[in-house]
Formats: sequence, C-alpha cells, structure tokens
Amino acid sequence: MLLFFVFFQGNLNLARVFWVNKDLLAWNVDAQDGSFFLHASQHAQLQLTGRGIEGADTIIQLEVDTHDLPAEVLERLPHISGYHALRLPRDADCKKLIKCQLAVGASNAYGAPIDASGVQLPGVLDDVLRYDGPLGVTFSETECTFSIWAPTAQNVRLFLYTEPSGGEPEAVIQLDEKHNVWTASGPKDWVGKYYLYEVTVFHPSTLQVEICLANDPYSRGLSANGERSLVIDLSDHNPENWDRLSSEKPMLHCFNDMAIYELHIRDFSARDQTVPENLRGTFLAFSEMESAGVRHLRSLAEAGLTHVHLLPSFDFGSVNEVKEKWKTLDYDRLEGLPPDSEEQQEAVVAIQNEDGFNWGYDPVNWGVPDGSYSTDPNGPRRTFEFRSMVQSINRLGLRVVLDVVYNHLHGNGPSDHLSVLDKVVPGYYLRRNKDGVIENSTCMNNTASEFYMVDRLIVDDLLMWATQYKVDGFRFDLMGHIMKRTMMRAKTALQSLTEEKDGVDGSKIYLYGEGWDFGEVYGNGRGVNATQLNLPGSQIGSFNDRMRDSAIGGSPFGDPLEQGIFTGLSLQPNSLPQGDEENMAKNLARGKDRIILGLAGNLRDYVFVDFEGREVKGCEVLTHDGKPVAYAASPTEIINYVSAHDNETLFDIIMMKVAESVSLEDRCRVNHLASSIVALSQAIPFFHAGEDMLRSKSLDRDSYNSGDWFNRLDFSYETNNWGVGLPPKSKNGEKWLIMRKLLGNESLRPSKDHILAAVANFQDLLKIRFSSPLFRLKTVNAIQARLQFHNTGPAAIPGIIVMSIHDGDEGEPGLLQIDSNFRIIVVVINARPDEGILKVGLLRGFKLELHPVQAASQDELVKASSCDDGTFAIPKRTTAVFVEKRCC
Ligand SMILES: *[C@@H]1O[C@H](CO)[C@@H](O)[C@H](O)[C@H]1NC(C)=O
Ligand SMILES: *[C@@H]1O[C@H](CO)[C@@H](O)[C@H](O)[C@H]1NC(C)=O
Ligand SMILES: *[C@@H]1O[C@H](CO)[C@@H](O)[C@H](O)[C@H]1NC(C)=O
Ligand SMILES: *[C@@H]1O[C@H](CO)[C@@H](O)[C@H](O)[C@H]1NC(C)=O
Ligand SMILES: CC(=O)N[C@H]1CO[C@H](CO)[C@@H](O)[C@@H]1O
Repeated sequence: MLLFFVFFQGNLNLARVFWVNKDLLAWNVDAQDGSFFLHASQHAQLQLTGRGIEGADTIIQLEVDTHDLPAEVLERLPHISGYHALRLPRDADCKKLIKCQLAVGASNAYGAPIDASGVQLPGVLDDVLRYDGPLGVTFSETECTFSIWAPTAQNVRLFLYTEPSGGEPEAVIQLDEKHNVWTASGPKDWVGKYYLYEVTVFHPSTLQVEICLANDPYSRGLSANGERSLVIDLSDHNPENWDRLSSEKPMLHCFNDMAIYELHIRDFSARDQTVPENLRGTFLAFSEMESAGVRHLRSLAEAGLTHVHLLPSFDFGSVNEVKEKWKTLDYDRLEGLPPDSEEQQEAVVAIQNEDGFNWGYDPVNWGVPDGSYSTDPNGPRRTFEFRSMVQSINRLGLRVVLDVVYNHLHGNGPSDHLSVLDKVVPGYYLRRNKDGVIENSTCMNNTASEFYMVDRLIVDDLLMWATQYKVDGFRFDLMGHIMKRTMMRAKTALQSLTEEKDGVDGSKIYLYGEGWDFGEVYGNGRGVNATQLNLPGSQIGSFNDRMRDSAIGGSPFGDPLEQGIFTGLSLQPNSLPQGDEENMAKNLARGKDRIILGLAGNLRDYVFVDFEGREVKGCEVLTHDGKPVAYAASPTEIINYVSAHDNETLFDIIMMKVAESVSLEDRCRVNHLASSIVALSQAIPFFHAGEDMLRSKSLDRDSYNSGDWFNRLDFSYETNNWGVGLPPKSKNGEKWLIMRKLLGNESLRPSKDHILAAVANFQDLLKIRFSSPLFRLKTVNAIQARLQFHNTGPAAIPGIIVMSIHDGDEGEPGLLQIDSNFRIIVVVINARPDEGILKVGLLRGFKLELHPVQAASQDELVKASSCDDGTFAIPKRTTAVFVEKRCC
C-alpha cells in the first residue's frame, strides 16, 4: 500500500486529460516509453487500485503521437499548449465512449501504473457532436416538439406536469437520440403545461451516473423559482399593439446619440408611494404613467436621455419568487433611528437572503424574465409584463438595454435546483482549469463561451430577447470573460435583424460591457477575450475606468480616501498622505490628461499636448501598470461614466474623499462637475440612476444584497437616502469609524432644495449635449479636426480644463458646417476650490456667451461665469459652456 502511494499519482476526481478531437487526447505527462490506456465504464465503476484503473467495460490503448497538438486544437484550447498527444485507434466509437465514465491510465516501461486521470470532453464534443438544428420547444400547427442537446446522456425522458409544482408527472415521454439531439413530439395542447427533463448521465463532480431533473437550457417560461419549465408559445401573451412597437420606438439616428441611465427594477419603484402597492418593485411599475418615478424618467427623456439600462431581469437565483415568503422591515422603527446607528444594517442584514432584493448577477435560466419582478411567477404572466414594461419605456421616449450575465452561472452539479446546464451536459458549459475544477474568478461558476454550444446558446438567447422582447441593447457583465469571437458573432447576428423579417430593426441594437482582463482568461488564456484592448474596431463599447478614476480618485483597490481632480487632489488635500506636494501636483496633471482623453472619446489616435508639453497620441499615455489609457478606434466604443451600481454612489464617494471642511454646497457642486465631464464627452455617456439626484446608499460600497433600505431611490426628492444608518458591516465595517463621523454630521445632510437643484442642473447638461451635434462627433478625424484643448502643457493652471469644439461655415473652406446654431462651443471646467472668480485668458477672437441653457440656469455660480474677448471668468467648482451664436 505504501509503495502505491509513493509512485502512483492517479486521482480520478481530477480531469487532467483533454479529449480534444475525434482522434486525439492530450496530457502533460512525460510520455517517453510509457503506455497509455483509455478506460471506459458505462455504469461508472472505475476505481483506482494498486494495479492502476480497474472496473472498465472497455480498455483502449492510446498511441503516443510525437507531433505537437494540431494548430486547430490549440486555437480552441490554448491553455493546453505543450501537452502530449495520445492517438485513439481509428475504430474507436467516440459517440458511445463519451457516454461512459472515462479515465486514462499511464504505465511505465515495466508496466507499472504511474498516473491516472479523468477526462475533459468539451474538445471532442465540439469536434464531433456540435449541433445546429432547433432546440427548446418548437411549434407546428398541430404539434410541439422538444429538442435537447445532451450528447453525453445515456438516456433522456420528458416529465410533463399540469401543475407548476407538486404532484406526479401527468406523462413521462421517452426521447430519441438522432443526429446529435434528443427529441420527442406531442400535441399542441401541451402548451401551458410544465416540464422537466430527466437526464441520465455520468457526472464528473460525483463520479457517478446521475439521474438529474433539469430545466430546459432553452426554457422560455417557468414556474415560481424555476421549479419547472413552461411550454409557452411566445407568439402569444402580448400587450396591445405589441406588433407595432417598432414604429413606436423613439428615434435613434446613430449610436453617437445615445445617453444611458442604469436602473435596478426594484430600486425604481419599491418605495414609491405613488405606485399601487401590489405593483411596487415589478415590471408593471414602469406602466404607471403618472408615478413619481415615471415622471422623472420622462423629464430625463425630454432633456435628451435615450436609453434605460436595467440591471439583471432574467431568471436569477438569489430572490425567492414567492412574495408571500418575503420578510420585510419595520420602516417606522428604522426611520426613527440615528443617522449613524448600527441598528438599520443589523435589521437589513438579518433578512437579506429572505427579502425581495438582490442585484441578480446570479443567473439560473438566461432566457426567461425573472419571476420576482412579476405579479405572478407561475405561467405566462411574466412574459406579458416584461413586454408591457418595454413598451411603456419605449413610449416614454426611452429605449431599453438589458444587463446580460453570460460569464457565469449560479450553480453546478447534478442535484442543486439552481443548476441547469451542468445537469444536461456535465462538465461542458462551465469553464474548468487544467485539473478539471470549475473556474470561479467571477465569484461564481464561470461559463466557457469558447465552446461551440455555449457560444451558440449565448447568441440564440440574445436573438430571443431582441426579437421576442424587442429590447434595444445589451450590456455584458464581465465581458472580458467572454470570447471576442462570441461578441462579434452576436453583434453581427443582432444587427442583421430586420423589421420585415424579424419585427425589429437590429441596426439600432447597441452592445457594450465590462472589458476587464483578469482570471483564467487573462492575456488571452482561453482565446482572444472581449477586453478593452482587444475591442478597438469592433464597434462594441467598453467602460472607460480611466476617466472615472482620474476625476474621482484612486483605483477600486486603493484607499477609498485617494483623491482625484474633482475631489481635491493636490488642490485641497484630505487627511490621507498622498505624497508630497510635487507628487500630488504631478498626479493632478496626469489625471487631467486622462480626462482630456475621455472628453475626446478615449481614442487611441487622438493627438494632444500632454502635461509635459509633448504632442502625444492617446495610446502613448500609459496607466500606472503600463497599459494605454486611450484605446478606442471610434467614440462609440467607449462608455464614459463616473458611477455605476458597483461601488459607492457618486455622492457617497465624494463624501468620503473631499477634505473634511468642504461644505455640503460644494460637495453637491463636485457631484455635478463629475457628471458634467461624462455628459459633455464625445463617447457614450452612462449615468447610475440617482447620480442626478445626489443618490446615497449611506456610504455602502457594495449594495447587491443591502435590501430596499440602502438602495432606495426617492423620486419625491424629499431625501437622497443619506444618513440612513451605517452601511452593512461585512463590506464596510473597516471604514465605520470615518463613516460614523460623516453620517452623524447634520450639516452634511442634503435638503430637498439641494436635490432639486441637482436634478435641474443635471438635466441642463443633457440639454446642452443634445443642443449641438458638435458634442456627438462620429469619427476620429472629426474629433481630431474639431476638438482642441487649451491650458495644457507644463505652464497650465492646475485644475482647469478648457475644451473648444469648432464648426465650419457654409460655403467657406475648411471644416464642414454641421451645427446651424453655434459656430464654436467652449467648455470650461474649473475644479479649483478657491473662492472668488478665476480669470483665464485664452482663445481670443470669438464672441462667446453662456450657452442659452446655462443662461437660464438656477445655479448662481454658473450664471456668474462670463467671457470677455477670450478672458473667461469662472467661479470655483463650475462647468461653464460658452457658444458663439451664428446669427444675431
Ligand atoms: C457554484 O455552484 C455551486 C453548486 O451549485 C454553488 O454552491 C456555488 O456557490 C457556486 N459558486 C462558486 C463560486 O463556485
Ligand atoms: C474558487 O475555487 C477554489 C478552488 O479552485 C476555492 O479554493 C475557492 O474558495 C473558490 N472561490 C469561491 C469564491 O468560491
Ligand atoms: C468597482 O470596484 C471593483 C472592485 O471592487 C472594480 O473591479 C470595478 O472596476 C468597479 N466597478 C465599477 C463599475 O466602477
Ligand atoms: C461637519 O461638516 C462640516 C462641513 O460642512 C465641517 O466643517 C465640520 O467640521 C463637520 N463636523 C464634524 C464634527 O466633523
Ligand atoms: C488576444 C488578446 O488580445 N487577448 C487579451 C485579453 O485581454 C488583454 C487586454 O485587456 C490582453 O492583454 C490580452 O492580450
């Protein structure tokens, strides 16, 4: 026994061997003079003993292939480059073998076992068993047909139920496997019934043949909590005039005209007293045309906003869809507590997994609206209500973006009721490391879009949402974990939808996402990933974190007190040591360059004068870890933002970072300054809901499970939700000391007047953006030719950004005229805290006056801004926009 442990490395719980195509397996063991055998057992009887692997029904010798793995294989599986190839005999029955438990054993030249491992199958499945025909439930005049891709399954049966839960199946139907798919048909009157698949399959996580009860990967309806899939015909369940929605959608000439507002479905109405109680927190709240929230959205749309981006709205696992089971807070008690008390968070956390709130980044069934947002989670109601929501938002003058989460899934394994795909083809849909362990760099079970049927499922799902729910765009969570190839295929498929053929105009569907690069996909570890630096030229947008970090300060992993240009870096330091004065001044100047690039669309080829006076391209300016700051090939590939659902709200992060002595009025001005660079930039502007009304989560830095209490949006503008208690301890506890001081300071609580001013000033920014095409230039050339920055180089006054955008004059040589009102626009951003009015002499020869929207502003400091023949007078913490009008 001891000898065995010394020499024998084998472990069947790990899958270190890759079956890569019809003929080859791959393993990174030393293959010199050894022999290799593939062992297969239909009933999962394989065991390791001192003699190696025992219990196989079939043993096949593998021949060592001295060639490198073929290029085609390495393209699909780049992480196994350098592995040795093991060749199967020509007559091996691959379709039969993959239904068995498999293991490969290695013996040395003397025949003694030296290693043994389980086998990963995605490579061979993609090579031999991919499938392109219909999946899910399809309908003819008289029949419905069920199709499921489950090539490793030994058997699949359909369980049909009358009820959404409980009871025995009304029928059990055997599926046939033909042409790589299992199918069965039944009468059309099965529509409205519920179903599950019983899949008998070897499962690598238990090393057993398991009998799994699984939802359909192509589910289009569900019962509560996804207990069963629903046979639903999506050509039904439409609100009135649904088929005419295309013609009711608000105009969108091109993606440059977009402006996005990121909103969570519950946040929108859960605590809105103007919404009937039974509709609060639901899809249908968007159809309450006179509610406070809808009125707010309508005024944003009128100011120029074009898109509402909804946080996850597909079926996710973290909220119980049976509302009767929800626990609720005692609001009367909580509202009476001090602003810096620990009690609110205690009460919120006590019920956080049993309330109605979660962000929902934990997908279970991608292709069905979540039941917790519906008035009835059983049956087709959620489909009808989701469609009503899209229709209502469109009618408000806004398009709808879905937040899609294809990078991971909530569950895995044969028995978890939140596991779906891993029951149907175990080990295929979830990305595994070289030992066969599921990757979790996204904090959940990562999916593997590099595999054919995963890529297909993602694209099919997107097409379904676009055609059946008529949504107008998609935001991809952790897009860098998805292959660029999948993103490009999705984009092409979506954008080729046409009104005549598909009922929707795909050319208006926009795609963007989080292009961060980390985890197992880092540096193209599993193929070319959809990360910031891989996307130029793709016309897919990615979030620009550079401008955000320079404006607000720090990096997400740095100290929360690190300052940026608007929060006082160098100009008004807080208590955190951030280097000596020279250092801070240099960081301030560097940050300004990044903001300049952001204002110019973060284009890699945009040339400007940097803080040292050098003429440089955007891609030559580097981040602290040596990556190009600017990377886009076109302005619609960049999403500019300063706040999002993740991390603190804009107001809260400002509260943390500015120096203690800064007044509340000035803090509100900083909030506005930060939004202004987003709104007036050439890229696509993106705003977190409430950024326009000083929204606070009482300093919570991660509110994904902090309930309606910390996530409240108050569209009556009475409060901004500041000072509703210390935020939950688990995520914020280490900062409670600082937080207590802030939350307990009554002079820092915004009044309704502060909030109303913020709302009005924000809408002015949108109105200014949409007052001139000069803010929405379409090409790199136009931006280079028309956008200029002043007050740059080593002699620049710190904290002042001056941008001019030039138009031509009809009939004159030079630039074409594109704006019929303004000949030139000059934006002056003064981040300096000094009292009094700063004068900057620049840009002589223009007759500049305040933009008409700002001339009518309620903001006294904005109105005190002026320009007299190139001398700008700008009060502290103000963004002023000047124009030269064409006629007079
Ligand atoms: C993955 O799936 C398992 C089983 O369903 C679940 O318990 C786990 O929380 C998931 N997340 C991660 C990070 O693995
Ligand atoms: C991710 O998986 C590793 C094992 O591979 C485990 O140690 C770790 O706890 C997992 N992380 C999460 C967040 O579940
Ligand atoms: C929020 O912070 C995380 C780290 O905590 C960071 O990775 C991410 O970039 C930030 N997200 C946004 C949208 O700002
Ligand atoms: C409260 O905030 C004000 C800024 O408005 C500041 O001047 C004052 O020092 C703060 N008070 C305390 C006790 O921190
Ligand atoms: C092929 C490729 O470019 N892969 C990349 C994954 O993303 C990062 C950029 O964010 C690159 O460094 C890798 O090269």
